[in-house]
Amino acid sequence: MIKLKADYVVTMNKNYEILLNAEVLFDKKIKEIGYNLPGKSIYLGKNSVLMPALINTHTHLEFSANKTSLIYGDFITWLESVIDKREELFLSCKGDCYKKAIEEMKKSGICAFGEISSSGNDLKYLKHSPLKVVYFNEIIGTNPAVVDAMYQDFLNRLDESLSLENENFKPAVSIHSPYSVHPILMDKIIQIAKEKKLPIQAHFMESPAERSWLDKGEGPFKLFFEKHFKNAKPLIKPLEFIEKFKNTNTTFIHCVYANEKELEKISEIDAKIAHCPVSNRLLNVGKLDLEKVKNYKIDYSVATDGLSSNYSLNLFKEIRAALLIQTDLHPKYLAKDLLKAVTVNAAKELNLNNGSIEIGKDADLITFKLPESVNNLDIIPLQIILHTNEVNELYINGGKI
Ligand code: MCF
Ligand code: FE
Repeated sequence: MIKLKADYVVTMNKNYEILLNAEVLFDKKIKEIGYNLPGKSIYLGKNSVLMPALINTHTHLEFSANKTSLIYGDFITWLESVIDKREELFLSCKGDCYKKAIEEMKKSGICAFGEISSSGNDLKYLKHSPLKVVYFNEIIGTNPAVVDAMYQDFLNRLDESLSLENENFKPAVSIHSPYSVHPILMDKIIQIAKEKKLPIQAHFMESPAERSWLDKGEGPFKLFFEKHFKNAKPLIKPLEFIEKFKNTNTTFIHCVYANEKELEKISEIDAKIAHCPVSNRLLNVGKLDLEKVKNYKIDYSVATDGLSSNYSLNLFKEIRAALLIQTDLHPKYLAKDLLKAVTVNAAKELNLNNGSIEIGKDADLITFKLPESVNNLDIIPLQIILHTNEVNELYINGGKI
């Protein structure tokens, strides 16, 4: 049993309690939170913070070799560069490349991440990851001629990940997007997710190109599809797409161009949204309207996306970017929501038993120090986001990593 004492214990519980000079007692799970608990406590020092470890809901570590290969600034140009460089990037990301990516996440206090895997190449590097992994087997494919082969390949990858399932490695599924997957494939995969109770992720309404393609079959995507697939018709309407995920645990990634009806539908089926502000900025697609997301009472997480559309996997940097980009929201209240986004909300999306300091939760915790004391408790989340890049300690299932 370990007992930590910190100046600020940020619980992330339902009442957003921040306790001063409190103690947390844990082994693999959190046992007790309070004052004068039994046993010898380790005091974390002046201005110390103890809070739940962060959760990065959406990454693409397969692309971690990318530094300058992919072209930023326009979505379709970026997509073309992905198609061009994908194999090369995958081949050059081996053990050290995955290790570095995980190391960066670990230093920024991440205990768990959602990985989108399109190839299965990442499995052998991630199955023994020191961080918890929710492994989303991705399906892509619209061309009826290859749909069966794509499905078979998906099933093989899914089976392998299912055989590796344990307390720190959880299989899941991802339908790449409404423009890149055949509806028949969508139905098959959603059915599997329902049967096996797997979380789902899907990229949705990321770019203006996706909007005009799905609404009218027009825009830059028309040229893109004619060039690559010779078929130039969208296969599903956005609302129909969302509707398919009813009665699942689904997170829609991006949603920058989701309209009111779609947000309403997302809310109605109790799906979630993952906000990736740096990725959206680099692909020059604008920003998610978080105020609307809040008005529709949709829970959101914040994630880095992959190094395919980011320069870093540091989640403190990502929520700081969100804080600075989301200028319509008051920084003090936005900061509170952003900490929720990378802890409690993220845990729900990934079906994890962590993300808050409450009895019975997994002891996935981080410790770090603020530069000075903070008198107003209400401003602590903002100060944390402004002043934290790396953590001092990361505990996963009660063990120091
Ligand atoms: O989230 C970003 C941008 N939107 C869509 N896809 C990806 C992102 N980062 C990597 N991807 C992957 C995606 O999973 O790129 C491929 C897919 O495997 C694009 S489709 C050739
Ligand atoms: Fe992504």
